Parts: sequence; C-alpha cells; structure tokens
Amino acid sequence: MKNQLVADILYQVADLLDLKGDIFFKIRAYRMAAQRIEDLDEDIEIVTSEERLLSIPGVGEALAKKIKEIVETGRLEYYEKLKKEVPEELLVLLDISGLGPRKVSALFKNLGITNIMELKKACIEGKLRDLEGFGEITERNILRGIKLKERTSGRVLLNVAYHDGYNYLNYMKKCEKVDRVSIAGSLRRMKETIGDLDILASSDYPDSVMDFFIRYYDVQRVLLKGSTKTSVLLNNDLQVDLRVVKPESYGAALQYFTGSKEHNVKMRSIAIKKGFKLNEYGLFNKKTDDYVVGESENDVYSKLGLSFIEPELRENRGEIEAAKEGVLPDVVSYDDIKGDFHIHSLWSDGSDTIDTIAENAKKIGYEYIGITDHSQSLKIARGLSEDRVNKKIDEINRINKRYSDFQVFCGTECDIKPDGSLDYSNSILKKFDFVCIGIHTNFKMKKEDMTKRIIRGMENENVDFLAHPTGRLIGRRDPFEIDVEKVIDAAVKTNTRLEINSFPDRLDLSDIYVKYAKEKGVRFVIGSDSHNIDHLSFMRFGVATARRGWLEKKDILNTYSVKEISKILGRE
Ligand code: DGT
Ligand code: CA
Ligand code: CA
Repeated sequence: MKNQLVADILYQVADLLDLKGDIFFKIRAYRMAAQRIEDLDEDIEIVTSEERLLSIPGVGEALAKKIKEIVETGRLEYYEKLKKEVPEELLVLLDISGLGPRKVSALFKNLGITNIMELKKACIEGKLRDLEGFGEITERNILRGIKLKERTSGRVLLNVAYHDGYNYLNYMKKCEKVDRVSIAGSLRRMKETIGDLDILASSDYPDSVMDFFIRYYDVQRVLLKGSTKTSVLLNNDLQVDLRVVKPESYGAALQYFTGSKEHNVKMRSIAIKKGFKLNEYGLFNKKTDDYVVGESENDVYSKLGLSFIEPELRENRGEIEAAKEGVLPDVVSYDDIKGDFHIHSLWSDGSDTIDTIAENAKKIGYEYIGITDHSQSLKIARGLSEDRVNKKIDEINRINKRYSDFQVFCGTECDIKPDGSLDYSNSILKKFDFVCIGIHTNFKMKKEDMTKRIIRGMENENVDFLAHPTGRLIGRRDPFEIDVEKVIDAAVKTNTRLEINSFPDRLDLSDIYVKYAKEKGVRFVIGSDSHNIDHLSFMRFGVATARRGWLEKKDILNTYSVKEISKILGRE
C-alpha cells in the first residue's frame, strides 16, 4: 500500500506552499486530499489503476495527475522542485513553539535563517525585533521555544507522567464550570513513555475552564491559550495540553484525543465505509452532515459496529478487527491483582522489614506477597548466604503465624551465572516457596551465549519465574543481546512464567513481546520490583503493560487466590 507515502508527500507539499506564502485554498486542497488518502479504506494503487482517483472527494484533475505520478514512480517532481525553492530545514522550524509558517518564511526572506542554530544566534543578537510582526517578546518566546525543543526531545517515563497527569486531573475536577474531564493521549493508553500530557474537558464555558487550568500551582508558564486548546509547561518541563469541547462532543473528542493516531486513522476509515464522518466533534452522516452520536465513547464504537476497546489496546495492533468480530480479550483489570511477586526487603537491598512490607501490602488490599531478595554472590545487593536464607525463612514463618487472612511467600531472585547455572544449589532452591531467576552480572555476552545462559537457567526444575527477561532499562540500557523468540519458546517448554517487571524504567517484558508470548502459550507473573514500600504502587504499570499485551486475568499468577497459587507453585 502506498497510501501513506502519497499522503505524506501531499502533506509536505502543503507545508512547503504554506512557507512560500501561497494561497490558502491551494494549501488547504493539498492537506484535505492528504487526509482523504490517509483515510482511504482501499489501496490507492488500485484506485489509480482503475482510474477512479477523481471519485475521491477533493481530488481534481491536477491532483489526480500528481497522485498517479507518486503511485507510479514513488516520487513527485513538483515536490522535488518545491523543496529546491524552500530549504527543507525550514520545516523543522515550524515545530518550534511560537513560530508559524508566516513567521518562518519572514525569517527566511529577511534574515536568510534556515535552521535552529541560525535562528538561535539571531535571537540572541536581537536581530528579530526590528522585523515587521516581531518584537523583543517574540524573540524571547522563540528562544524559549528552542530551549524547550532541545530539552523535551526526550520523553518522560510513565510513572512521572502518571503522577503529574492525575494530580492535574484532580485539580481540574474542582473547576465548577467543568462538566466532564478525563486524561487522554498516551497516558490514558498507559504507554511506557509519554511525550506530553493531554487532558480533555467538556464545558459550556471554555474560557473560564482555561483560566482555571492555567492557575494550577505547578505551571511554569503558558505556552498557548485559546478557547479550544491551551498548553502549559509544568515546572519539570512536561507539557500539558487541555482541550475543551461541548458536552455533545465529549465522547468523540475523548476517542480522538486518546489516540493512538494509528488507531484513529483506521477508525475514520471504518466510519467512512459505513457512510459516516468521524472527527473530534462527533460521528456525522457523511451525506447530510447531521450529528449522529458523540456524547460517549461507547456510542461511537457501537455505532461503528465495534465493541468498546480499552484505551491500552488502541495501537492498531489488531484491536479494531477483533472488536468487529467480537473477539477482543477480556483484559485483566487493575483491581484483579491480589498480590505482588517481586519485592526486596531489608534482608538484601530493600529498605523495609518484611513486617512493614506486609502491613502495607495488606493496606493496599493484597492477600499475599512474595519476597524476592537477591542470592549469595550478588554482594553489592547484600545477597543472602545459605545461613541467612534459613533465618529469613524462620522469620517469614513467624510472620505468617500472625495472619489468618494474609500470606507471605518466601522467594528469591536468584542470579543466573554466565554459564547458565544458578547461584544456589538445588537443595537450597527447594526450600523457597518460589524461585525467580534473573541476570544481574555479565550483561555483555554474545547473543547465542546469552540466549543459552537464560534457557539453561529456566531448565532448572526448581525455577518458577524469569525476572525482567530482556534486561532493558528504558532510555539507559538496551536489552541484552538475546534471541527473545527462543527464550519465549523455552519458557513454554520449561513451564516458566515470564515476569512483567513493573518498575517504570524496565516494563520488561514489554507490551509487544507480552502479546507475542501469550500467543505462543506463555503464562505470566507481575512484580513491582519494590525496594521500598512506596514502590509497591508501581504494580499498576505492570498491569498496564499486561493490558497492552492483551493479557486476561487467567494468564497472570497474581490474580489467583492464595490456595490456587500454592497449588500452581506445587510446593504444598
Ligand atoms: P505522546 O504525547 O507522544 O506520548 O503521544 P500521544 O498519543 O499522546 O500524542 P499527542 O499528544 O500528539 O496527541 C494526542 C492524541 O491526539 C493522539 O494520540 C491522537 C490524536 N491526534 C493527534 N494528532 C493527530 C493526527 O494528526 N491525526 C489523528 N488521527 N489523530 C491525531
Ligand atoms: Ca500526548
Ligand atoms: Ca498533546
């Protein structure tokens, strides 16, 4: 399919024309055609070969010729020509907050500025203030925009965004003029990293809502303020976008701004196929433009013949097809979790006693926890010698006697040595209620050796789980060189559960592998990898990853009762 290629080139042509200051109607024609083609539910190559391009709304003779050229040659002469007239780097400048096509083109024409470096220099030297339509304030704004772009090219981890996003949401709920309000965007989908936060509200008084929004205590400054969209920067440089829509559009807008973009593109094309038009204002009759539904997300999905799709699934990874067939998984919910199987205590590198951890876990509503301190050779993490393992087991037995409705399972996070042997002998491993293994040393090995090492570890009959299977640290360390598919096959064969490690910089296995592994027959366990009691709440990010990987309750050990778990672990 060349649909996206054609759409992308047409979008770029529109941007270039915009920079050149071409007439509005022409620019809009390109943008609209690009969107139509992005939404098209059939292959543009077929439409072209059957000479049906003119049947696409908004496509006239001239555009049809250009589309045909792209389909047939993969490029567009007109676009190549435009690119020569407008330095391509100028397009990058459009991304800077405070700059639009008109300003970028004025900067180019008057000062010859074509890239961020030149722009920064000109701002610092005060060369912009004398241009028509610019001033000292514009200069400062642009400089800030540049700094922001430099700083925020990185994304933040889910836990940071979650904390900031839900605090902000709770504040917005206090606004009297707000009707309904929700988190949208990638945070609602619980993606592992977040670019910016999106909040959606419905109200008949958008201006009051915007005023309330920018008065939040953590706002560093306001980037943009309008009556439909306002953007602010928090003190930690995270951007937050608020959109306000009318109550009748709330569901459609929530659907739209939750994304993902890829999910939305497919949704729009289904709408078109069914004689509708879908956008952030609602679902409309394509012919008459009459409003059909839009107040609730559920209405939108159901009118399109789809069952409701949980936000975490909206990545265009087959969820729309499954919703159509009515075969979406009944994904695990956040409150299905009855306990945590990856917790470090004061016995190794954790900072709380097992007593304290147990009390806090009970408060969360858990029925059990599994304590997984490190094994003997991991000296920096105060790994437990055999003698200390025995003492710890005694302590846990004492604690368990105190509770009738809560259970502490004594586990270990046993190191897998470079040769694939484990850091405890089998006679010690048998003493634990469960054994979790993981790699903590010698990260850099040849792919083949690393894969063998992990598989050999899983082959030990005492092993129950493999912790953080790929070893990645988001933004800091790449996954080990391993053949993940082989590891997944071995997990099935050896009946080893794969862990979804909930620590925000791990989220390992990641959503895509989780989905793949489930299809192969793998079962899972979720662990917070807590090193203090505040980390216990990271569990929700592991559950989010499980949901994004299409897991159901039955796939995950932590959703079972104490009794069932003892049976599954087979140590009673
Ligand atoms: P992020 O912020 O990079 O983590 O990811 P998102 O998904 O939050 O993306 P963002 O903030 O740019 O936009 C929020 C949602 O708005 C996005 O998930 C889908 C929708 N959206 C934004 N731009 C487009 C677009 O060009 N086309 C479509 N169909 N939807 C869009
Ligand atoms: Ca976002
Ligand atoms: Ca956004």
